Amino acid sequence: RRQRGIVVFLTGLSGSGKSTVARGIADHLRETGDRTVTLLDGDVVRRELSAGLGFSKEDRDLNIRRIGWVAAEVARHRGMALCCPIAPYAEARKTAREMATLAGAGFVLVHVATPLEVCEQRDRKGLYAKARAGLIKGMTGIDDPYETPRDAELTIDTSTLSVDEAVGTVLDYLTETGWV
Ligand code: GGZ
Repeated sequence: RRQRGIVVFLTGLSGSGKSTVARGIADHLRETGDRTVTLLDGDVVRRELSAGLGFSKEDRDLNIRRIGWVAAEVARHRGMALCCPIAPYAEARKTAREMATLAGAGFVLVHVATPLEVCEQRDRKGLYAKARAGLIKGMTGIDDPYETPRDAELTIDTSTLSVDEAVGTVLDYLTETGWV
């Protein structure tokens, strides 16, 4: 019998390394041909699936619900969906987990727990500086919440692990648990 589908859901602050790690996982699995992988990358999702949504709690919850639904459909058909939104609210993450479960798929929550100070130092888009200066409101970790997951299958920190090591940690977990 063919393997069940799986949703791998990376959550963490802006700049924590979610997208980079997700891309690393996808590249590896595409090379080895172990599984077909659908990467629901943050930027692409915000442009294509959630165009017009902002960063209020309502909009973030709707964004996560859409991602969770698409991921569950991919996994229903025995694919692997890799998602990497901030997903700051525990309840929305739980909904994504439930949608995957209802689709008969697995769900692996990976907390990319890179400390805020490190994310802020990286500040690739200058958003943290703007938030500190009061130029933008509702930046996650500054003046908007991030609810630390208590149900993560895996926690990684890209300030203590290289990208390759972080990717390897997730791939090892997926191998040990039989998902790849
Ligand atoms: C957090 C924001 C915000 C605010 C714009 N708060 O580093 P980035 O730029 O590329 O990743 C962040 C991205 C977050 O979108 P998500 O869809 O992942 O968020 S959520 O799961 O909460 O729906 C950041 C940028 O959008 N960005 N404004 N206020 N991140």
